Amino acid sequence: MYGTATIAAGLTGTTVDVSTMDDSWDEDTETFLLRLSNPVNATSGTMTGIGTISDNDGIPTVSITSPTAVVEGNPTTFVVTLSAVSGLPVTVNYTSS
Ligand SMILES: [Ca+2]
Ligand SMILES: [Ca+2]
Repeated sequence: MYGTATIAAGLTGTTVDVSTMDDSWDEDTETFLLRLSNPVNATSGTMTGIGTISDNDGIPTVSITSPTAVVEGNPTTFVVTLSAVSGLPVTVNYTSS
């Protein structure tokens, strides 16, 4: 995203809107930068702004499903599932008993 911000004569500021996407993934808080460059009729002050995006999705639930019976001597596979996709890697320990 890029553009030119114009502060009209007689004013001291303007705004730059940056849209963010509402996804359905559980995520950490994200940050991004908006940098100013090449001012005309002004000198450079603080030229980098930091945008912060807070996640609004809940943490998913991890579950295990029980496989159908297999004849002894054959492998069996358990499936581990999440209730929703996540933007973060999910790990869970397992142990047999
Ligand atoms: Ca969301
Ligand atoms: Ca999210």
